[in-house]
Amino acid sequence: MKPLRPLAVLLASALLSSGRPPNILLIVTDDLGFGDPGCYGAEQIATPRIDRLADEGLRFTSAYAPASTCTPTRYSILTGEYPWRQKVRKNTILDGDAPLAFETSQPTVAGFLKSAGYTTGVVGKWHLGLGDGVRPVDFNAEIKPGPLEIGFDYCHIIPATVDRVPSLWIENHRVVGLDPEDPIEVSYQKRLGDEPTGIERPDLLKQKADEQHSGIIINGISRIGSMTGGHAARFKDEDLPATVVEKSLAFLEKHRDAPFFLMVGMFEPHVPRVAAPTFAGKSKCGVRGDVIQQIDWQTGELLDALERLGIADDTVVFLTSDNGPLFFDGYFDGSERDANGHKPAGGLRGGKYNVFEGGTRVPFIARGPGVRKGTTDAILCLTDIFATAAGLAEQPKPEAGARDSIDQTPVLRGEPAEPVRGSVITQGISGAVAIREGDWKFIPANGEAGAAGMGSGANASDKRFAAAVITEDLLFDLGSDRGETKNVISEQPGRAAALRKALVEEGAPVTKP
Ligand code: NG6
Ligand code: CA
Repeated sequence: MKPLRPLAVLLASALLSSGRPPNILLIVTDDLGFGDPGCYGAEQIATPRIDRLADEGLRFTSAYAPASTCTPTRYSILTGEYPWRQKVRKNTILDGDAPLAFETSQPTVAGFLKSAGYTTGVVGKWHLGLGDGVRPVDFNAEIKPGPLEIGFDYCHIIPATVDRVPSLWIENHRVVGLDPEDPIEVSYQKRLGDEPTGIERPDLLKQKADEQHSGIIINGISRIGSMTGGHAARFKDEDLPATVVEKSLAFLEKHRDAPFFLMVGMFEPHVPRVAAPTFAGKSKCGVRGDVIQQIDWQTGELLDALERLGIADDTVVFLTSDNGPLFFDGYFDGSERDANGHKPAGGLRGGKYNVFEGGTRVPFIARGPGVRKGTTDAILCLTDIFATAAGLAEQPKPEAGARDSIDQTPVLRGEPAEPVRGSVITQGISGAVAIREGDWKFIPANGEAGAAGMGSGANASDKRFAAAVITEDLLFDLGSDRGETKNVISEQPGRAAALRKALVEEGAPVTKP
């Protein structure tokens, strides 16, 4: 990696143009669909703060998560590379005891900005593994490598998903509220301790769950996996949004005077959907809508804090989602029954886990110094956050790494005559990939290729996995058929062949010729 310009030079050059290199606040929600915020068409869910953010900034209509699940997308956000380039554990949804998904030597946007003089932090959902993988992670000791070893100065995180053990927070290298008298143990293989599971005591549950999500009961919710100990450290689902806000605000206050990068991983509307009392029953479409309104509240708290601290004009805010939506993901929470006409994917085909537009096309809003107001249909991939952050900091992106990252600042600032990104490659849980180039979308038949080595998110009996398997080559014209209803491959075989070639040349896992 080329040495970065020293901070003094960076500050001087940025001062000339814009006063100071902008802070970057990156909000990544979990499973928020293309049609979920009001500014993307939702009528049953009130998201006034997100809508205002869009009014004050730039709303993308063709932004893509590179994968339709969490871990691979988050890996890509941080590294600027497509998930299938990962050497090990490609495309895996990680469990709560999985090792760190990165080599600590790998360039990440956090480490990059840190070398450029930024203070870097991550609050909320992590889901990128912890520990070296040589020994199982010990939650009673120093937990590393983790965020602090790949470029963050501070972290306050939940290891995986809220539906997976361990149900606790980690700050920097330690479990918050750890009690040495009540040691923590975690397993996804065997039952630990004697606390009841969802199968044994359904009467204790706030929501019933499928078998996979019927492990240990914590706070009336059965989880994937088993754990013992750490009783004082266990979170209550209802408290999660307040903790996200509290820890994010503390970071903002502490670092208001110098450039910072803060990534906030909000937990909603991923399962289990348990609204905090202030939000329960407030939307017009059940608990899924309620927890999306919680996202709006958290966003508003962060934006208000920027105003209060006098740094709103110095901070570029990005708000997006790690993958598309779905109603049922393990808990019988009534989301589909209560939908009341709401369409989480905004009428796009498919959703989380698959490679159709609903799985990967996500809301993306940018606001801040130099960001124009309006709407753009420019293609953006979340891998671009790395190079765009470099662009905002007026630093060249590193020569090694961030290979799939394109600086989108020309799109943020104006309307470039030529697209800065011509195409994007996306991937579903089955390993199936797709490419969109201009308005054309090609999905090669992939079958179950790529499924090998995947985590508990995929097994052949899982209906969601089956739905993500692509059995025939598909070509859609998104310009006239945004819902991917009409396969035009027989009319345009040459175009499909060219797109297949583009996938192969990039090294994407296209296995069936
Ligand atoms: C899957 C879980 C699902 C969810 C997902 C991760 C099963 C059958 N399903 O493995 O409930 O937790 O992983 O979602 O276990 S993600 O948005 O973090 O990728
Ligand atoms: Ca997700």
